[in-house]
Order: sequence, then C-alpha cells, then structure tokens
Amino acid sequence: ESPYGGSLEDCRTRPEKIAKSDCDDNIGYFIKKKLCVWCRLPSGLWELGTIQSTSGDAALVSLSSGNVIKVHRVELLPANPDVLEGVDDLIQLSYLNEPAVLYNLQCRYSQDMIYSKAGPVLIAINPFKDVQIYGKDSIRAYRQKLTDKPHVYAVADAAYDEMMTDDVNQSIIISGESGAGKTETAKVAMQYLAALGSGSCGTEHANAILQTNCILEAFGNAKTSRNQNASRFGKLIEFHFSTAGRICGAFIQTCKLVAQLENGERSYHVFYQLCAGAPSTLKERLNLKRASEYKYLNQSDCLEIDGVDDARKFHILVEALDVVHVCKEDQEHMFSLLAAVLWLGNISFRAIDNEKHVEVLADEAVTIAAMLMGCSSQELMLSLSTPEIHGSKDSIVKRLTLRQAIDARDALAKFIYVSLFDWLVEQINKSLAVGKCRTGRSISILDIHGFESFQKNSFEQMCINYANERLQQHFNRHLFKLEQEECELDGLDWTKVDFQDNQECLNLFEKKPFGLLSMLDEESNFPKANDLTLANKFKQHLNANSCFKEEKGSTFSIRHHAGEVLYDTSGFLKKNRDRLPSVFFQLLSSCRCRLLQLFTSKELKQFQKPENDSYQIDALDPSKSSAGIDFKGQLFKLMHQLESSKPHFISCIRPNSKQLPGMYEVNLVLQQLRCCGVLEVVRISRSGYPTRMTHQEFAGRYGFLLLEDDLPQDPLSLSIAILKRFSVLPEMYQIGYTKVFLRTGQIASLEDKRKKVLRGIIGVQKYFRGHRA
Ligand code: AOV
Ligand code: MG
Repeated sequence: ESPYGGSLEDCRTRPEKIAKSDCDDNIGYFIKKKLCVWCRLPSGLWELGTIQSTSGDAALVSLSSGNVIKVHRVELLPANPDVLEGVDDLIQLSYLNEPAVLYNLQCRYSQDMIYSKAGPVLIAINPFKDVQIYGKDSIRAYRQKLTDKPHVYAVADAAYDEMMTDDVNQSIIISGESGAGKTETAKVAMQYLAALGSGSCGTEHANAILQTNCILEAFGNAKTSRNQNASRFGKLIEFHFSTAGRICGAFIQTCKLVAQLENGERSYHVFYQLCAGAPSTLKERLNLKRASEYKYLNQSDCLEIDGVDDARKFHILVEALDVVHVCKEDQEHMFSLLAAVLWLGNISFRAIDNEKHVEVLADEAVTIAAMLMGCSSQELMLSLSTPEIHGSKDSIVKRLTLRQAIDARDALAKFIYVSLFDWLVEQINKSLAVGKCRTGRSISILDIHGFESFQKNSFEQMCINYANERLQQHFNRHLFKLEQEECELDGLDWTKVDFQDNQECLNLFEKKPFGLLSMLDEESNFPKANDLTLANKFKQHLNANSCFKEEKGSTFSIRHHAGEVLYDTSGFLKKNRDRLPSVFFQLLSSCRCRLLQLFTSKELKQFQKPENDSYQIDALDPSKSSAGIDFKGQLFKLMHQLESSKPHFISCIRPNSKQLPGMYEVNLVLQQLRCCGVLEVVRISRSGYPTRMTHQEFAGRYGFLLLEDDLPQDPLSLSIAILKRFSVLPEMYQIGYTKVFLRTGQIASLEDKRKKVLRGIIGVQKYFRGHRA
C-alpha cells in the first residue's frame, strides 16, 4: 500500500531502519509502473534503466543504452520523474540520491547553467570558460527581481536585502577545494555589491575595492598544479554601507601562510610580474634580471603560465596601486624589497673548516641585496654568518653549518616578504577606510585557500586543510542549527534527526597539550627534535583519535572531511619555527630603507603589546611564536567575525582535474559533493524532513482523498487523518504545531495517489457526459 514508503534509496542508506519487505514491495512497484531506476554499473558509474524482473537478490535491468544487465538489488536507486530534470534546486527532487543529484547538476552544467541550489546553499560549478551571465544587465535583472535563477548575484542580493531590512551583518562564505572557483566567485559577489552600493559618493570607493583584487592576487597567489592562480592566503573583505545602502568603505583581513619561497611550481605572481614588466629605468635601479636568473624562482621548471602576460599584469598592478593611493615613492620601496628578496636567494656560501662550516660568498648577490636593503655588504654578510646565541653561557661565536646558513637567509627573505604583504594590506585598508556615514552594517565575503591533497603534502597543506575543517564546521553547525531551530520551534522531537560533525578532526589539531599544533610547537622549541621525533610524538599521542592514521617513518595521515591526506613531517619544524633570528633585528633597524625600519619596529612591538586574545598571549614570548599558532590565531579572528553575521553559503565544485571547459568527471564531482558539505546538506535534509507544509496547505491538497463522513474540522487533525489513511509510516513524518514534516519521497507517494483519484474522477465525469449525450 505504500509504494514509495521506505524507498529503494532508504534501503541503502538506512538499512537498519527499513525492513527488507519494503524493498521487495518497492521493486515490484517499480516493475509494474515501468519506473526509471539508477543502476550502478560494474565501472562504478550510474546509468538509467527499468527493472524487467527480479529473482532473489538479483534484478534484470534494461538500460537506457539498450543493454540488459543482471545486478544485485543494492545497485539500484530510484530515479526522478522526467519533469524534474535539471531543476534549479536539488531539494525539489523527489529522490536526493547521489546519481540523481549528479545527473541533475550535469544536465544543467551542459547548458552552461553553472549555478544550482541545494536548499540554502548555492552550488557553483567552475565553467573554466567565460559564460555570458555577468555584467550590468544581469546585475540589474537580479536587483529588480526579474529573475530568480540561482546565481552569485542572487546570493549577494539576498544578503544585501537582509542587511537592509533586518539590520543584521551578513556574510557570504565560499568553500570548495583548490581550483574550484572560490576566488572568482568572490569577485563576482564583490562586483554585485560594488554595483549596488555605488551611488554618487560610492563609485570611487567601489572601484577601489575591486582594484584590491589584482594587488592581493599578485602578492598572495601562485601557480600550483591544481590552479594557475591558487590563493596562498585567506581573505575576508568587509563592505560597509551607509543608511542609504551605499558603500562607504571596506576592510580586509587576511589569514596568510608562510611564504614558501623555495618550492612550488611557481612562487608568488608578483616576482615574475616585476621581472617581466618593470620599465628599463626601474630595472636598472633594482639591478633586476630575468626571472630565470633567480634561485628562488628557477628551482622549478615553470616560469611562465600559459595565456598569462606577466608584463601586462605588472602594469595593471601599478595602476591598481595608484588607485588605492600607494604613493610612487612607496611603490619604489616595495619593488626594491621584492628585488632584495630575489637577490637574497642568490646569496651562496663557501665551505671552510674541512667542510663543516660555511662563510658567505662575497659576490654580486650580497652587494646588490645590501644596496637594495640600504645597508653595507659587510653588515649583511656578518648577520648571515653569525649564529644565534642561546643563553648567556654560549658566548663562543661559532660559525654556521651550511643548513643553518641557508635557513637563516631564507628566514630573512621570508620576513621581508611577509611584512611587505601585511604592510600592503594595511595601506589598502587605510585607503578604503570607512567614511563618516558608517552605519555599522556590513557584508563580508570569505575566500580562503581550498582543500589540498597532493602526492606530497607538507606543513602548508596541513594548515590549509585545517582552515577548511574550521570552515566546514561553521557550515555544518549553521545549517544544522537552522534545521534544529525550525523543528524545535514547531515542537518537534529533534533527537530523531541524526547529524555528524567534524569536531573529532578539529580536536586532532587544537587539543592541548596533545593536539597536532601544540605538539608541533613543543617539538619546535626543543633543539634536539627532528622530523622523525615529531612524527613519532604524533603517533604516540594521537592514535586514539579516529581521524589520525599512523604511517611509515616520518609520515602520517589525517582523515579530513574532504578525504584522507598523507603528510610528510619533513620540513615541519623549520616551517613552524617562524622566527627571525635576533641578529637580523639589529641589521634591519639600521637599514636606510624606510619600510624595513617600520617592519622591524612593528615586529618588536608585537612582542611587547599584550592583547586579551589567548592566541596573542601565546605569541608574547618570541620563543613561542610559531607559524602554526599565528595561523590559528588569524583563522580564529576571521571565524569570530563570521560568527556574528548571518551566513550565506556558496559551495564551489571543480568539475574536472584538467581545468578544461565542458568536461564533467562524475566521480570527481561526486567526491566533492559528498565531502565538501553539499551532500551533507542534502543528507541533513534527507535524514530530516525536507518537505514542510502547513496543516492548512496539507489538508487543502489531500483532504479530499478522505472518504469518511465525520471528518475533523481543524487542519491539524485533518493532517493526521490523511497520514493515517494512507499508512505513511510513523518514522516518515512528524507533526508540528503548525506544519507537517515529511521525509524525502513521501510527498511523491501522496501526489501519486492524488493524481490517481483525480484521474478516476475525470473518468467518471467523462462517462456521465458520454451517457448524457
Ligand atoms: P579557487 O580560488 O577555488 O582555488 P579560482 O577562483 O582561482 O579557484 O578558479 C580557478 C580558475 O577557474 C580561474 O582562474 C578561472 O580560470 C576559472 N574559473 C573559476 N570560476 C570561473 C567563472 N565563474 N567563470 C569563468 N572561469 C572561472 V585555491 O585559491 O587554489 O583554493 O587556494
Ligand atoms: Mg582562490
């Protein structure tokens, strides 16, 4: 009697709850009605088909390709009726199983409909080509509500409207793995907000805000194998609005990572842009050579990106710097320091004392680097060869080993680059500063570095993936909470909705004293520690956490929400010890370069100024400052900001690993939908009650199916009567004070009955009409 009740899909996902006989009934029903099913082929792919017959656990399925195959019944899932093909919102599907979701998205993607909704979440599938859905006309259409097609503009528009009407800060949170399109999506959202907010006084501001993208991307993005323009930092940009709804300023916060100057397919774009695009006079002043001449850049065989003109990008960068009012003098300082970083990388060392120790080679690299920094070559060479003195007893000045010398040199280069980045963000913020008309209303857009899993994963990947876990939790918690609130408000028994979160994985990172970050810091402060002792320490203390997996030697794995990643601890300690050797402070503060003096005094002040944030307290003691702790602190700041705003989520999907248009790799998409939260939302909806109708609506639509005479009058009792009459299983619905909550598939079944009865009525009417005639 309940053909859809306990659907095929439920048999697979909740085997413990659904009796086997329900499946049997169901398959019978699917055969009788010749309904479509999804059939999983031996290749793992899904194909549409109809069941011809069953015997035991096997079913004979006639596939849409014309083949007939015999499969186990667990390989079958119900398909949606044709009318639901390519629907805007996945929630509209009667069946939310994986092939149905995948097919629906693919169907849309093939028609360049790259945006879809999954309930409250916008899904954006990277087109890897220009799609004609942006620009002034489109913005106007969304602003005037002429269209309701899923779009980033629609999300930004909803955020804006809610901010204006509810007087609550909003955030647009963009997630997805590396190369999925987060940064581009963030720019689309910024474009919309800028267009909205740009009235007479807002235009200049809006333009300046958009110009910040190319500056921050030049300094903060690099090419990786996953993405030609991969963000190496996280960014939260806050748009502030006036009472009239005009933009009156913006503020950028970043969450950046260690500059990984020594590896990667390409370093930060700005180095290549400078080498390729600097005018000849500037090149002369900076003693600039081609990118291929610099060790920091030529370690990888990739110096150029297909289709990217670095020289042109340099001119765009300079124009953008002008727009955000970085004066020409400061620009010159910036470029000098970038060149200094490159020359520092070329400084080399000569072995002395029977190869045990080294001294700095006095060549052009030292001379030019010193000139650019504004100090003498002797001073620079002395700093580069003076070991750090630990404790007062250790007064004998030893020489450095080759490894130590290289590390010290790289630490200096890294300090200069990171300080430059921070200073630049500060300058941009000054220039975008909120004007007098500030209302306190804002919309923030979050775009961080996406989940990464390479063949070899190091400290950077661990931090990036940790940030993604934090973001995922925000996503889960929020969507879960929304569900919970609606259900609880309506008096529902909430415990019946099951939900998983990634707290265990976060504990793995954050627990004190036995979490990854704490233990990493502890080992970093222990002079005798090395990468292997670190790995062993992890294995000793973390095995109890189900997200941790022991591996051979210096490696270990983490079971992230987005998949398992193998990490190698080699380099972890060095990368985490994010400390400029103290000998350099003296050098830098005596340099003639204004910016270097500024960076140094700021760094020293940071150790003196206590803040009440617990992460800052950790950083008070310079020996305790570490890249891991800093990253966590910055991340918490961003997340804290988000907590107090109403979130709007966008999930970006990478449709293929080749970065090509028109290619939809089913398994790759599926893995992201499963892992990166979208199927999670779908799963929450499925384990919950996605169909909600008020008792009035419900009784109005299905009440006429009841044939009894003494029907109850109030809608709530009518709803119960309908559910009873059609034997909807008790676990398939809940009755709230105002609404009926139904599980997936239930409404399809009721609709089916309604149609049948209506058909019957029409048949009877025809019969009588025929008789009369
Ligand atoms: P990501 O931000 O998610 O990666 P991007 O936003 O940099 O990814 O997108 C990667 C590339 O995909 C871009 O450089 C574009 O070529 C293309 N792309 C993405 N979205 C669009 C779009 N809407 N229209 C056209 N092309 C697009 V990372 O930063 O690596 O996590 O750390
Ligand atoms: Mg990005």
